[in-house]
Amino acid sequence: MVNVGILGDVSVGKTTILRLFVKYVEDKTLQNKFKTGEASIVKADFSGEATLPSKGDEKETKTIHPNRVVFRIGDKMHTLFAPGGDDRPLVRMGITTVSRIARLIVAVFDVSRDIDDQFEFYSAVRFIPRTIIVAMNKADLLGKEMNKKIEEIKKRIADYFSSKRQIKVEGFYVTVAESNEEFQDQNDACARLILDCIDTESADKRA
Ligand SMILES: Nc1nc2c(ncn2[C@@H]2O[C@H](COP(=O)(O)OP(=O)(O)OP(=O)(O)O)[C@@H](O)[C@H]2O)c(=O)[nH]1
Ligand SMILES: [Mg+2]
Repeated sequence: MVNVGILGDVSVGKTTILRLFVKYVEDKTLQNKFKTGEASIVKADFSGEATLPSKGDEKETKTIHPNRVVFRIGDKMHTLFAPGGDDRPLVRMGITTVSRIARLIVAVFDVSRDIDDQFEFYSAVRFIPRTIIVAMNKADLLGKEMNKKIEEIKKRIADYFSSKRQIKVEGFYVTVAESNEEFQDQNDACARLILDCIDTESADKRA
């Protein structure tokens, strides 16, 4: 059983990554493309999603209580938690809880927004496990020179975690969490990063 926490600043796409993963399992993309063998969703709980009165261009739903997805691959069960990224106290409670129970953390960034602003989120998370992986999400919004921008962002993120938190990023993934035919590889990366998290954990246990 592996607990994976998907963390990141508000609206970076944590819930969308989780929903895409559920879709991949349900429509068997995971089983067919990634050759995982039998896989199924045991429980998908998105009841912590709330529609808030929107202020201008703000999006309309926010995660208040952590989303939770329990899935099974073969005879192993795993749980994914995605708390909200807002700084209201109730949401922060979810972040604290998830950061404590997760063995592995996926740190999600919105590459279309200022990256430095998004580091603020982590300064309020006291406990971060030793293994983290990074999803550079919304890559579809980068436009021209995507690869060059990605390389710059990657460096900034690696520097932040190593200098401020003494944490090594084990892997970087360029993701698009909204289903998009033009960005199939980046859609697939959302599922691949979750599978890699689970593999990392199994490898740790063998070591
Ligand atoms: N273009 C684009 N939009 C995305 C992508 N991922 C998420 N979004 C959009 O970004 C908005 C926020 O997505 P959420 O998944 O709710 O973000 P979140 O990180 O869970 O937000 P909180 O839990 O409230 O912190 C939604 O409107 C999504 O449709 C992406 O890869 N590309
Ligand atoms: Mg969310």
